[in-house]
Amino acid sequence: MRVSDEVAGALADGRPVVALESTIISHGLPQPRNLQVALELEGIVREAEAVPATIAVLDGVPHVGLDKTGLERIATEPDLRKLGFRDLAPAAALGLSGATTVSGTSFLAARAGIRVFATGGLGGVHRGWTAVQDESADLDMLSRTRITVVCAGVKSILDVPATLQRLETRQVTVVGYRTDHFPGFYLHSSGEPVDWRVETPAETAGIMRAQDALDGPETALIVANPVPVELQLDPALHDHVLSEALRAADERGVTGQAITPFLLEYLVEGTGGASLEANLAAVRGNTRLAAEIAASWTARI
Ligand code: PSU
Ligand code: MN
Repeated sequence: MRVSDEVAGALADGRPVVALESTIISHGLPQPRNLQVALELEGIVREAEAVPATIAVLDGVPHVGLDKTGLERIATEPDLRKLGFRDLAPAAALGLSGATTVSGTSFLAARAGIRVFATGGLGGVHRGWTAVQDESADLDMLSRTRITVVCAGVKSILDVPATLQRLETRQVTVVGYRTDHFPGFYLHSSGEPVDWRVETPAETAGIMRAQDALDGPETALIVANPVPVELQLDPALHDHVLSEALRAADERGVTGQAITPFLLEYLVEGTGGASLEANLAAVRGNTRLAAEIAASWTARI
């Protein structure tokens, strides 16, 4: 793995670092907006005086911290692979490039010594699980990786209650950031309750320290940070276009790794771009909060 000089320096000095995911750039957002967003997210981290570490695999080498050229490659290369943890070894052995999902990014970030990671929405249990057993590998990795992931919940294309059940079974701690409800990604709330609520980055960092002190299984901390109500997607439009998208995926037989990008794209088109704006608002907010949490975390004695 190659850790950039800037990221390695910050980690060595105990300065705050925020890991950023690349699949959201390559497969989750349309071009050319995706490159702007990748740069903007890094800018948000820097404004908060933390160091961004966008993570991806380039020519078989996992990179923690990309330069401008690396970000450009992730945003523009056609047919870039989508790499979960299990795909890292084949990509390395075959010298391929790819964007890392939450599972791939969490693994690489934790290995590099990065504790805080910002993304949009996690993967989870898909609707119709009883027929196809599609549960994102994100959940498995978060049940065995000591990382704090700031997200706007899980993608609303998923079965949200089932995903929360799985997280409970897998011992993954979930806290709502200034909310008693699990966010709905494009929506402020999914309607599902969360058991724990935090009000500040310092409280969040306190939970991270308590996790370490317990010395239990190496599980993640999910900080569920809702998109502000005024920036959310109109819930009625959301529900309507989502049910169309699910029907289209079913009719066209889209499955496996392709299903998430398919549904996200369908929503962008079906909402006239409104889902994209809500998605971006969520990711920006998560990135800002992750930088604040990273600062509280590194400020410890
Ligand atoms: N959330 C987004 N856009 C995305 C994803 C999540 O807003 O592109 C990606 C993340 O990389 C997540 C992955 O880890 O989708 C989950 O994919 P799957 O369901 O195939 O595990
Ligand atoms: Mn899947």
